[in-house]
Amino acid sequence: MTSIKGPGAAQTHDGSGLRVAIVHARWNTTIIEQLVAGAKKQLLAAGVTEDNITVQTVPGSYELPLGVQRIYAASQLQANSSGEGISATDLLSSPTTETSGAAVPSSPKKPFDAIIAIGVLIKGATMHFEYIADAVSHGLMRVQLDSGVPVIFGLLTVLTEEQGLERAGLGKNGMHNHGEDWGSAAVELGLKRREWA
Ligand code: DLZ
Repeated sequence: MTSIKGPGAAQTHDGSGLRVAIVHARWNTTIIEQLVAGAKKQLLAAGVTEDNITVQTVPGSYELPLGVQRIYAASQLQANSSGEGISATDLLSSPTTETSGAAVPSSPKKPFDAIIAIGVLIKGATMHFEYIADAVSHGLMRVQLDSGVPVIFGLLTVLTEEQGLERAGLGKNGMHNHGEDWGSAAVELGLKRREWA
């Protein structure tokens, strides 16, 4: 039997005018890298250009809400200034070994249309998982509603490593890479947000 789970039939959206950020945690890197690649693949497939995709990292999932909030604020500042004053990189400094993404470029650009927050929380022996999952979920929703920018919830909360690998398309059971769904959701919401403005 085919599953009824998922967002329904694939939709086509033209993301060519959109600017999207991916903010991801570095914990559980193997799974994270695959999820980020999946999200990016879908953004590019929808027409978002490489230079309109910014990838930024934070240490763990707990840092995602602040990372998303600050990268969005920085992009607004950039758009409102003519490249002078506080730069986005001042507001959100990145580690020396940044991933594929450059830090926010210094040239003035419009604010992000959508931001994808990606993290992988794997349950351990203590209550850590519950506290972080709850805080991050609420934090990301708060940033989204307070700022009005779509924040795509790319936080996997899994009980085992295997469950995480499966959802990144790396498992034995052939589950698809959920990062791809998040890339598509970012494009759809980025466009709809403009419609709803
Ligand atoms: C501390 C911690 C633990 C135990 N597990 C995870 C995890 O599975 N996934 C994740 O993204 N981050 C984890 N962290 C780190 C916290 O999110 C956070 O970075 C630290 O507590 C510092 O604030």
